[in-house]
Formats: sequence, C-alpha cells, structure tokens
Amino acid sequence: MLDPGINADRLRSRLERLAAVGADPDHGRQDPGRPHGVSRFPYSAAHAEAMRLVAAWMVEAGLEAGSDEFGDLVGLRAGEEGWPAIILASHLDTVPHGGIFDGALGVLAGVEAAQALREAGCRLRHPLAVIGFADEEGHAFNRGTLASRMLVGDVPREQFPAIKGYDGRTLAEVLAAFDPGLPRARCPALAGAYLELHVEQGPVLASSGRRVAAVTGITGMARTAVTLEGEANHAGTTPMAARKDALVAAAEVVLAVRAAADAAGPPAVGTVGRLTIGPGATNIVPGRAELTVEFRTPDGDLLTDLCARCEADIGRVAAERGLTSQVAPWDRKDPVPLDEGIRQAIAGAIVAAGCESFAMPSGAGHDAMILAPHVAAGMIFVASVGGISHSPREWTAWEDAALGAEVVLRTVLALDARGPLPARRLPLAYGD
Ligand code: HGY
Ligand code: MN
Ligand code: MN
Repeated sequence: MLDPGINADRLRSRLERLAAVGADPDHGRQDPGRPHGVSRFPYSAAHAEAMRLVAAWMVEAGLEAGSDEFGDLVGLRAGEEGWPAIILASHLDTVPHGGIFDGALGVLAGVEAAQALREAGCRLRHPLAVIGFADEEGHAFNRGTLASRMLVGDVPREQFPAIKGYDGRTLAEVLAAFDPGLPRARCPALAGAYLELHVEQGPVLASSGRRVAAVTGITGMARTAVTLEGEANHAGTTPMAARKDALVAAAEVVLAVRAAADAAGPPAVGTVGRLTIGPGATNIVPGRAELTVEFRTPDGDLLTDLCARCEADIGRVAAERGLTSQVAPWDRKDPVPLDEGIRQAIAGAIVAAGCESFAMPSGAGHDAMILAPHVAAGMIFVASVGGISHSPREWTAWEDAALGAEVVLRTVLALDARGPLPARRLPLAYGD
C-alpha cells in the first residue's frame, strides 16, 4: 500500500470545471486569470448538472454515487460491517454571483481524499460518505442550511407544502419536480464523524499569515422576512406629510438593524441583504417594501435580544409612518460548539501537514452546525484571500485548497486508526 496523497492538479482542475457550471456571464470578472462569479441555485438545471459532474468524479474515486430525496449528492464506499461512517461534506449551491470555493471545495476535497485512498490501495475500516448538500445558502427559500435540516428532520416534511420560495413554488413542489438523473442514494444512518473543509470567508487567517485552521464552533444566527405596507400614491401631488412611504420606513429599519449590531459590538453583526419595493416607478410613492433581516452572534441570549429589539423597531417605525408591518417567524440557529476530539485530530493533521496548529470560531454558518448535535463534527478552514467571500472576488490560493484537502485526508486516516468511532444514529428524515 502506498502513502495516499492529494493530487493538487486534479483538485484544481475539478474546481475550475465545476466553477463553469452556473457561472455568471461576465459578472464579477476581476482578473482574466480568475473565473467569473457563480450563481448555482439549488434545484436548478445548473445544480443538477453539477451533481452529475461530481457524481462522475465520485465514481472515479471508487464511490457509489447518487442523489437523495432532498437533492443532496451522496457518494458512498463500504467499510467494515457495522462500523459507523466518516462523512465528508459541504454544499454544491452558491449565493448569487458567489465564489468558486464556497461549498465546492469541501465536496471536491472529499472526493479527492476518497480517490487518493483508492489509488493508494488504502481501504478505510469505517465506511466513507461524501455529501454535496443541495441548499446551504438559503437563497431559494430564505432558510439557510435547508437541505441538511431536511435530512435530519429539523425542517419537518409536513412543512414542505407551506414553505414558499421566491419563485412562487413550494418546497414540496420543487423537490417533487427536481430530478438530477442519478440513482437513488442515502446518507448513512450510522455515523462516527462529520468533517467539513471550507474557505474561511473572513480575514482572520489571511491577516495573520496563516493558511489553515481547525474550527472551534459556529456562530448563532437568526433570519426573518419583513413586509411593510404603506400606500402607493402620486409622487407629484401627495404632500410629504400625507405619505405612507414604505421605502422610507424600510430605510429606517435598515438603519435600526445597523444601530442594534453596532450597539452589541463585535462579533455581533446585522444585515439587510434583500430589499424589494413596489409598485416601483419614478413617479409613485412606494406603497410596499419587503426586506430580509439577519443577525449573527455566538451569544444565544444576545441573539434573542437583537431579534426582540428589531421587532420593536419595526413596530415603532410602522406606527410613526402610518404603515402596517408583518414580521415572519425568525428562522433561528443557535451557536454550536464543534467536537473537541475531532478538533484535536484536525490539529494533529495540520501539524503533520507542516503547518502551525491554529483554532478559530466561524462567523459563517455551515451544514456542520446542523449535523453537530447528532455526530461528532469538525471543520477545517483554509485562508480566503483578502477575507472576501459571497462575491466573485472570493479566492483561495490553489496550494491552500490542496493543503485543506491534505488535512482532510490526514484527519480521516487518524480517525480511522482510532478503531470503531463512537457510533451515533442520525435522525434521518427520509421517506419510506
Ligand atoms: O451565510 C453563511 O454564513 C454561509 O456562507 N451560508
Ligand atoms: Mn458555504
Ligand atoms: Mn456561503
């Protein structure tokens, strides 16, 4: 048996090839040498194409590849009878005009680790699963980590017909219509470890001259959708004092979100990322505004306070301006610590890969936070150039992408050598 090794060129060429699936025409081209931004939305034709492409690479890596009923791509390699699986995962969807590493790196590094093991004739004793979750960004239904939450039942099946997407279809309709043309596959129910490689998406590693880190925990976050109803009216004849201008009210809500996050201080953050107004004409006072609000902090109590303060601000602004307001139930995920045993295995793999051991929290959300309550979970970060992400300018040095995959491979080998990992039964919410 050879020493398994990551093929950095193969990983790079697959990342570049996958980046072309759902790539934006001309959007975000910052540098002729760098790919465009990517807009690969869940359950789209581009998503299905990406699944088929990565499934073919999974087969090359010795994995049986297929898709589950939630649109996740699942690659499996059997291990010893009765041993729990080691799961390597991330997501295949992107934000609008996102980067080529967010999600894709974790999935392709999992495939690359499987292929390195196969080529070295190295048979793990634990089964190996590589998963590309369908919808982590939450762009279609304003619910982040939606696919992994469906998988473990955190978003129950009976809610699917009531969850409406921005395109007007319900989650139930979208899932029923989505067919990537792959065999059926399922995430293994018995799990021993979950490992996710991801770009940091922030400035910590890059600003400290580091390349790689083990993640200690993932921030809490809460999102909602706000509707402000005023009165559309003539822009020329409606006196300022008589207006019920929904956009002015929305602007005050945006500033209130900013003020609340500033008052809470770092690492708390608040964002209004989506805003639509109607009817939408130069000479009409906006009668309606719809916006999303999101807060994040590793402090669960502070997250509760921020949401409460935001609702109070919305009510106040609406009352002052003679509008009605509607705040959807907050879609909340509590802060999650990651498993200390897995973190130590990652730290050992980082040192074995020739880097200084370093640990840090995650300000970004990840599917790992959904799996962590059900199986020992860990994350590995590699540096984001300039700390930029959710942008066509997201970039990670190719050698750092390969380093991340090497740390994944070394961590998997270290975990496998521990003998059967403590087995946890995932509360998989598959139908019959
Ligand atoms: O929004 C996030 O934190 C993640 O990148 N989806
Ligand atoms: Mn991501
Ligand atoms: Mn993301």
